[in-house]
Amino acid sequence: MEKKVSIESEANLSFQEFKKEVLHDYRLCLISRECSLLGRKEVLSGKAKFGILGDGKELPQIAMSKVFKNGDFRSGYYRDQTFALAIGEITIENYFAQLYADTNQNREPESGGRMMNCHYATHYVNEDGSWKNLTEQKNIAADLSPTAAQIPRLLGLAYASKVYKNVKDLENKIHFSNQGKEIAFGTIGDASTAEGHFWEALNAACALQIPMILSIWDDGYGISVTSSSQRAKEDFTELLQGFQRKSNEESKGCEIIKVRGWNYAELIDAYTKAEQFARENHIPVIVHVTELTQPQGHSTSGSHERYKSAERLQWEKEYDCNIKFRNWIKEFIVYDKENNHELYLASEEELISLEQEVKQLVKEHQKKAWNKFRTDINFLKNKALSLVEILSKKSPKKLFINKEKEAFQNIENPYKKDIFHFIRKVLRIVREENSPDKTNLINWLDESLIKEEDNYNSKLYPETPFSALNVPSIPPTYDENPAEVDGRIVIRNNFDKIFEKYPEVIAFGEDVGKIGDVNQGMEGLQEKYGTNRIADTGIREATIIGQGIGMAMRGLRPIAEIQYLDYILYGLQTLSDDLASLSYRTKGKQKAPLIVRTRGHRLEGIWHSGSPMGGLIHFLRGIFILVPRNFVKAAGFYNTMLQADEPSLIIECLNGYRLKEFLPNNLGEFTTPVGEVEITREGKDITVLTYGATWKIVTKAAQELQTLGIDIEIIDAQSLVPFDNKHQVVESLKKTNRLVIIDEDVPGGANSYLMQKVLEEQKGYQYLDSAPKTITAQEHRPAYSSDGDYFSKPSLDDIVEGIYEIMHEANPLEYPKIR
Ligand SMILES: Cc1ncc(C[n+]2csc(CCOP(=O)(O)OP(=O)(O)O)c2C)c(N)n1
Repeated sequence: MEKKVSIESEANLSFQEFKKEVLHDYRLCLISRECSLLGRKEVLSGKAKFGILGDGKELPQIAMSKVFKNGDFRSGYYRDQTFALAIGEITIENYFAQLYADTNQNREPESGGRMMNCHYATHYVNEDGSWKNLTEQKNIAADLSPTAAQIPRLLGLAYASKVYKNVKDLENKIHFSNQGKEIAFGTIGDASTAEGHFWEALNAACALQIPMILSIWDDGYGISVTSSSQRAKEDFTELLQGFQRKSNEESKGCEIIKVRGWNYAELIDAYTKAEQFARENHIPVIVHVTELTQPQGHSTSGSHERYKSAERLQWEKEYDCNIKFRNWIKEFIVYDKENNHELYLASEEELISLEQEVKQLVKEHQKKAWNKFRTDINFLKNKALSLVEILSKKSPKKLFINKEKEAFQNIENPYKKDIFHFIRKVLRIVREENSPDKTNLINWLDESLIKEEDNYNSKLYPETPFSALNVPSIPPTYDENPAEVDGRIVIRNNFDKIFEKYPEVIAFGEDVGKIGDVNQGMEGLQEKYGTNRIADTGIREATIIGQGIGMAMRGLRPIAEIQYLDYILYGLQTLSDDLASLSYRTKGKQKAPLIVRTRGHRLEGIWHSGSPMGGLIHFLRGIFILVPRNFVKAAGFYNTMLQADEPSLIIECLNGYRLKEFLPNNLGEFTTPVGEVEITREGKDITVLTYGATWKIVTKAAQELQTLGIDIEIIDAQSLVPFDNKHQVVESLKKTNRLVIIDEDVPGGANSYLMQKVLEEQKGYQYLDSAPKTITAQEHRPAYSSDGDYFSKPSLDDIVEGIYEIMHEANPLEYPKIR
C-alpha cells in the first residue's frame, strides 16, 4: 500500500483500524465542540451562569490523551474538556450538569456543583476516605481558575515519580506508583506563562529531571492581550531555548517540542516523542502547541470581535483545528496496489452524517442533564408550595403569603435560593402564629437546610476517619533523670524516628539537606537517610509548596519546609488557592495531607520576626494551623499529623532552638492533640490566652503579676485552626470572669480571631466582668535588634501592665494606678 499521508502509529494498524481510530478522534472533537457551542447558548439563554469553554483546543488534547496512561496525572486548566471526555473522566451529561452547577455528585462528580464548568477532578479517595488505587485510573488533580495556579503542584506530581523510582523502601506502594513510571501532564494557556509560577516550576523541573510533559495551548491571546505584550519574545519556543538540554546525556534541562495545534499527524508524533522522553528517562518536556484558536472567544462574558482584527478572525476560521482535521481526513487517500483502488478515511457524506449524529447526541444529553437538574429543584419547589399552601389556608396573613407565592411562582426556573427565600420570607410573615402546619414547614425547611449544608458547606477538611482529631493522644514520657537538651535536638531526634518509621516521609526545602536546615533540626539526617528522603531545594517557596502538594496527592508524606514564616507569603497563593480549598472544591474526593514546616515569631527585624497569624488563618481555612510553644509540643504535632489526612502548617518558635528542654523517651510516638488548648498555669483572676513564643513571656509575667497580687490562668492555644474544640477557655472564664488575649500579631489579627471564638462561638461574653482585651504587636513590622523588638512586640512590661490595668479598673483601691 502507498499512502499520501502517514502517521507513526499507523504502522501497527490495519487501515480499517486506523480509520476507526481517526474517526473516533474526529467524533470526540465534534462532541467537544458541540458541547462548547451549546454550552455558550445555555449561558446566554440564562440557564447557566457562566461558561469557560474548550473550543479551538480539541485536537491537541486528543493527541495528549493517547499517551496518558493509568497512573498518570494531569494538572491543567479550564480548556481541557476534550481531554476529560477523551480519557472518559466526563460524559456529555456530566459536562452540562457542571455547567448548571448540579449538586448531585453522581451527575456532577468533579465537585458536586462547587466548581464552575470545565474544572475537573478525579476521585482519589473511596467513600471511607481511604486512598483508591491511583495506578489503575487516570488522575486529574483538581483544576483551579487562577492562571498558572496548577503549575506549582505539577512539579510535585512529577517529582513523586522520581521518589518512587529511587526510594527502595517504597517498592510496596504499588497502589501509588509502578516504579515511578508515571508522567505528570500539565496544561497552561500561553498568556498564563507570564506568571512567575511557570518559570519557577520550569526551572525546578529542569534541575530535578522529572517526568513532566507541560503543554502550552498557544492561541496568541490572554483574553484580549496579545502574546507580544505578554512575553519577551512572541515565539515562545524561542524564548525557552535556554532550558533546552544539550545532546549529551548528563546535561540537565528539558526537551522542547513545537507543534501546530491543527495538525493531527504532527500532534500524534509530538506526544509520542514527548512520552518517550518523559516516561522512562524522566526528562521534562515542553510541548508548545501553536496556531490554536478560540472560535467563540475567551468565555461567555464577552465577544472576541472587540479585540481581534477581521484578518485574525478570518485566520481563526481557516485554522480551526476541527476544520483542519476534517480536511485532513477527507484528503487522506491510500492507494491499495493489490486491488488497484483508493481507500478513503471518510467521504463527505459520511462526515456530514457523523456531524449530524453528534449534534443530536449532544443536544439529547444536554436536555437530560437539564431535566435531571431541574427535576430535583422542581421537587423542592413543589414541596415548598404545597406546604405553604396548607399553611396559608388557616393563616390570618393569607393575603401576604399569597403575594409572596405569586411572586415566587412567576420565577420561570427558580434556583434553590429562590425556594429557600420564599419559605423563610413566609415564616417571617407568620412569625406570630402557632400551628401544626407552620411546624411542618419549619421541620421541612430544617431538614432541607441540612441537606444543602452538605451540598455547599461540607468537607472544608477531608472529614475522613483518618482525621487528626481521631489520633490518640499519647503524652511524652521521660526517663527518671531526663537529658536536658537544646530544643533543636528534641526535634531532630524526633525527625530521626519519623524517617525511620515512615519511608514515605520526604523532607525538602532550602538548606534542609546538607546542613539539616538553618537551625539544624534535621542535622545529620540526610547522611543517614539519603538525598531522596531529605533534600535541598532552590529558593522557590511557591513550588516548594506545590512540590509538597503534588507529592501528597500521590500517597507520599512530604514535609515541605519554608525557611522562615516571613517567606511563606511567596507560597501563600498556592497554599490558599490550591491546598486549602482542595477538599472543599472536590467535596472531599481529593486529599493532600501535606505538612508545611516553618519557623517564626519573634527574633530579629522586619523579615525574621514575622507572626502574621491572622492573615494565615484567614487565607488558609482548610489547613490546620499549629503553633507549638516548644519543641516537644512541635515534635508531637508532627507525630500527630503524620497519622492524619488534613494538611497542616506547623510553626516552630524561631527563638527556641537553643533553649533547653527535657528529652522525652518515646520520640516518634507521643502526640500533641490538635484542636485542644492546654492550661499551663492555673489562676483565679484573669484568663490569659496566648501561644507560640509569647507564651514564655506571659509565663514570666505571671510571676511578677503574682507579686502584684494578681493570679492569672495561662492557656496555650497551641492549635489555632482548629481551636479549642472542647471549649476549655470558656470553662476558665466561668472561673476568672476576665479575658486577655496576647500575641505578636497586629491588632485585629489572630488575637481577634481568638476573641471571636471565645466570646461568640463559646459564648464567653456571658461570664465577663471586665471588658475583654488584646495585647498585641504594633501595626508595623518589628524593628531590628533588642530595642526594636521591645518597642514593636508585646514586651514583658506591656503584658504585666496591660493585665494589671484590668484589675485596676475593676478594683482601683486594691490595684492603684501604676503611672
Ligand atoms: C491570577 C489570575 N489573573 C487573572 C485571571 C483572569 N483571567 C482568566 S483567564 C485569563 C487569560 C488566560 O489566557 P491564557 O493563559 O492564554 O489561556 P486561554 O484562556 O487563552 O486558554 C485571565 C487574565 C485569572 N483567572 N487568574
